[in-house]
Amino acid sequence: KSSSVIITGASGGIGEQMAYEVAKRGGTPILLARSKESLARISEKIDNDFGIKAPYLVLDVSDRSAIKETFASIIEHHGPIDVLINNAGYGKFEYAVEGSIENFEGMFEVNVLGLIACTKAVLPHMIERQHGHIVNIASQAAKIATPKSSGYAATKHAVLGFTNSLRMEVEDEGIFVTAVNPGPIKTNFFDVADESGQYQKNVERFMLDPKEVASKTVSALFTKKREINLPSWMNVGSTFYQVF
Ligand code: NJP
Repeated sequence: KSSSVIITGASGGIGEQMAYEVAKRGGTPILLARSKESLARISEKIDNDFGIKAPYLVLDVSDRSAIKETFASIIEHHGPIDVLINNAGYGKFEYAVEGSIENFEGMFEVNVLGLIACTKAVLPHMIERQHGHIVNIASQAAKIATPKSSGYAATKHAVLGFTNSLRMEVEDEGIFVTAVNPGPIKTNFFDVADESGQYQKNVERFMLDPKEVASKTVSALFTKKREINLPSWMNVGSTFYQVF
């Protein structure tokens, strides 16, 4: 059976590109996000380009009960699951003094608690099979704080802390746990994160191609080596563990 890879935030950006990369290697991506139309378009493209039927389900990762139901249904109908890529996330870059507490809350709901809830929804299944890989898309903001990113950087530091602790908890269960910490990537992320466009302007020349980030991340998943060091631009201080 081909490898089944759940991807949250698969309706655009690096999530979409990772879905193509999984299918390109013969795996079955299972696509989750809020935008059904985008998911349908991407699933159709995967079928046309790679002949792979990629299931898609609408999921808002800030809805805990929906996560439980959706993951249970995925495991039942499309399992077993080999990989979960926790990619859904967003930022809102603003000064701490100006940002509303609701904006902080929103980022924590999606980037941290949503990621934890998705992980918990798949972990018992992976532990039972003594096989699996959880990949958390964190950020260079998990390591490097900059002004106007207090909320976003706090969420990504939290993701890294969760990832590093979980890795120790499940390493004897045949489960790999990886954080990927890329720098700025050319996606729609900045439409929300940086409405003024100022940050984007400053980092324009460093911006990564989403296809390259996706291809590096997914190719590491499908490599037969146990540990891989990703290029420094997407691996600030973490090791990519892989399972295949
Ligand atoms: O962003 P974008 P990226 N429930 O906006 C989904 C991190 N990162 O690809 O729900 C479920 O193109 C949204 O789908 P939809 C970043 O923090 C980025 O750049 O349909 N899904 C879409 O598919 C994030 O964790 C940069 O609106 C939700 C996807 O998330 C990851 O990379 C740098 C959702 C976002 O696609 C992907 O971001 C870095 C929800 N509540 C880390 N809310 C960067 N771009 O510079 C959003 O270090 N989504």
